[in-house]
Amino acid sequence: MYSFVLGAVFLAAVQVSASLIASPDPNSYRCPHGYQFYSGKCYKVVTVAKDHAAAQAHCESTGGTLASPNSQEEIDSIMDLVGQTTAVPDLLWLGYKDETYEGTFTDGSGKVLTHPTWSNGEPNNCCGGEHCLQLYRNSGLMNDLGCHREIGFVCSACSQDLSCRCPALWHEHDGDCYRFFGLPRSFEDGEANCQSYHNAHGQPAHLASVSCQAENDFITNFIAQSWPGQGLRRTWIGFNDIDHEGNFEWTDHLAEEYTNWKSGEPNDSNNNEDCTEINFEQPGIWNDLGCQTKQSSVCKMPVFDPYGACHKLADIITHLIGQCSAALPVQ
Ligand SMILES: [Ca+2]
Ligand SMILES: [Ca+2]
Ligand SMILES: [Ca+2]
Ligand SMILES: [Ca+2]
Repeated sequence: MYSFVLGAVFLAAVQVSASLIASPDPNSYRCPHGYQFYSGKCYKVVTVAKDHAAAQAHCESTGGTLASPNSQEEIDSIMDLVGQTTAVPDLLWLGYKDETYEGTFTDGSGKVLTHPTWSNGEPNNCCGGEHCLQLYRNSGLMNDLGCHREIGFVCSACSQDLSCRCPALWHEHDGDCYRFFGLPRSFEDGEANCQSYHNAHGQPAHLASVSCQAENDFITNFIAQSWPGQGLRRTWIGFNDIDHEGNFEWTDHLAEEYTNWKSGEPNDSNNNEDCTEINFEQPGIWNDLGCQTKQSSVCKMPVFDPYGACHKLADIITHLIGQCSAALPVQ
């Protein structure tokens, strides 16, 4: 009986919440302004010609990023929307570039293009170098093109429902969103940069915490993938003993016990090493070093989970009115 009541409360809470989220115009609640909801994502076809960097900046300023489709299905969605838009230029930017590692196309979140639809003979890195990925309006096929060219483009954004769990350019993995920043920063600046981002609940990012070996492996691979071909990238994570020497804590207050120190570390060398890097001499291995050192950083935030709020709502209702199924609207 009790579990039935709990189940009813939960279902009712989900329904109440769903009806709060729902709206007659799907675009108005799911997508940033100017984007169209299509096949689980938000897209915007921009017909004003810009170079690749300006196109990416435009997408980011409107709450998205250059679209980075990685399946025929996603290409088909974009082609459908292109077909519904007037005056679309023949050439359209997508988000992928291969400027860091020739021939490997990645988007701003580190996602690698694994299902390209290359036009015949492409990518040919023609004419002294072509490092940005362009879609043909008519065929849906891809070409590498010089990034300075001014052409149309396609932005995409997460929708503000279940499919929107990480902000644009953040990579979802196992309940968290991650982003790698290659710009060298001190530990403090790296943490401040992370905290300048937040999820749709308003929860800020922090330098990544690491709860277990699987997450350590993921972060190691994620860094390598974000900078393909650049060798081992020493990168800040959030572990530090700034407040109490020898007592390491995570900036996001994770309470797990997992560590992956190199043998002999942390050694607090010169009594001046209070911050932790990953990828010290070997992939995934940790070392403490001076917090002023400037290097890459990896940030992490919890995913946006609208049904998490429903779980909390169900808990609160259950707590407040006990056996409450009769008091809730039945739909
Ligand atoms: Ca190239
Ligand atoms: Ca080409
Ligand atoms: Ca220390
Ligand atoms: Ca050390």
